[in-house]
Amino acid sequence: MPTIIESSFETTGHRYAITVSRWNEFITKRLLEGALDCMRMHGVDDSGITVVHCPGAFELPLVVHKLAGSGLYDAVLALGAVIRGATPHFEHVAGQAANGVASAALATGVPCMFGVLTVDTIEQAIERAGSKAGNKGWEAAMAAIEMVNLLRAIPG
Ligand code: INI
Repeated sequence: MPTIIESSFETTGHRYAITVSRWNEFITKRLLEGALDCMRMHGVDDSGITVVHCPGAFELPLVVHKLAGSGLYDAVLALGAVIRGATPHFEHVAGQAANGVASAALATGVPCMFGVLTVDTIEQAIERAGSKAGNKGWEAAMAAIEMVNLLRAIPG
């Protein structure tokens, strides 16, 4: 029999930081609501949640890196929305955000979630921010809870 390591969705005493960008705020505020909903429904107390607002998705990695390196949080979420139709430099902003958040996780060992919508149209962003295609903020929060428990379950 192989050794199987699985996570759980336990949240007792967990502390989460959520950084959310102001660009496309009508979308990102819904991602934040989704993330907060998910955490509360899984038993995370508001006292264990810190929300940090930043300018745009391009700035998320630096904020995430500082939060993750602070030692104050079990996981960090990055929430944002980059919309191709409205962004001539879409690839740069979206790519920097994704690479930077991944780098912050690897550099600190703290789970850092990528809850950034990278879509072609505003309609697609709306669909993924709490309407027919779910809520990417909620998904990022679920992944954060799972990752905190998963890393604790891996020995060493
Ligand atoms: N930032 C976003 O989060 N989403 C966007 O769609 C966007 N557009 O369209 O340009 C955007 N740009 C701002 C960028 O993230 C930085 O804040 C800015 O370049 C300053 O560094």
